[in-house]
Amino acid sequence: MKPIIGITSNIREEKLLTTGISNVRAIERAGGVPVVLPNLTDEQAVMRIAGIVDGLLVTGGGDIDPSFFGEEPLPALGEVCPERDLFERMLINRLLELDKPMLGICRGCQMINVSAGGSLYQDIYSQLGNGLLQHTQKAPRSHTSHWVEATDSSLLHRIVGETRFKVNTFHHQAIRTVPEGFNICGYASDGIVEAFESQRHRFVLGVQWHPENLAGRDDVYSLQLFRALVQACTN
Ligand SMILES: [Mn+2]
Repeated sequence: MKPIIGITSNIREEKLLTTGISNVRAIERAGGVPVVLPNLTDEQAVMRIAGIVDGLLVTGGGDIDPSFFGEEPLPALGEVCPERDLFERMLINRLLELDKPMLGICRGCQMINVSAGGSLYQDIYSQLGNGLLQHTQKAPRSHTSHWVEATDSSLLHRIVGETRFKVNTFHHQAIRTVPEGFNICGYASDGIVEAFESQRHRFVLGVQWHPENLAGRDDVYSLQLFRALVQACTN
C-alpha cells in the first residue's frame, strides 16, 4: 500500500489555501499518496491528522513567528502566518513523538527545527552582514545556484550520494541552533546551514533549498529525497 504523505499549506491573503503543485507531484512521483492539509488549530483535530498520515512533507512558505524561539520581531522579519505556525508546530511535535517520517523544505526545515526547540536567524542579511552568498536567487526556480557541502555519512549524504552538490535557494531566514538529538548535515560555503537531521528518529530531515522544483529535471539528488521519505514510511 502506498503511504499517505500529508503536505502542509499556506494561507494566502486570508482567503486561499495554497501549496505548490510541485510538492504534490514530487510525492506522487516518489510513490506516495499526497494529501494537502488545512491549517487547523483545534488540538484534537491535529492529533487525528497525525494518526492518519504515514509521513509529512513540511513545505516552504513565509517567515516563522520568532516568539517560538524566544525573540521579538526584527525589522527585516517578513510575513508571518500564526495559524500555520500553530498547526505545524502541533503536528510536527506529535509526529516526532510517534516517530513518523518527515521531510522539511525551506520554511519546513526551519519549522521542524523550531518545533523541536531550535532557533533561527530571522534575517541572515541584517544579522550576519557582509560576506553572505545570494540565498534569495533571482534565477528561475529550477536553476541551481549555490553549493551545499553534506556531512560525510549523514542521512543527507546517503540519500543524495554526493558530499557536494548544487541547489536552488529562496530564503532569508536560516537555522541558527539545532536542539539536542539533531545534527546539522549541510552547509553553504558562507557557513549558512542548508540541512539538518535527527539522530533519534527513523527519518527526520530538513533541507533549506527547494528539491520539489528540481525533482522533475534531475533524479540524482532531488527526487531521491522524496523517495527516501516515502520509503521510510513503508519500512
Ligand atoms: Mn541557501
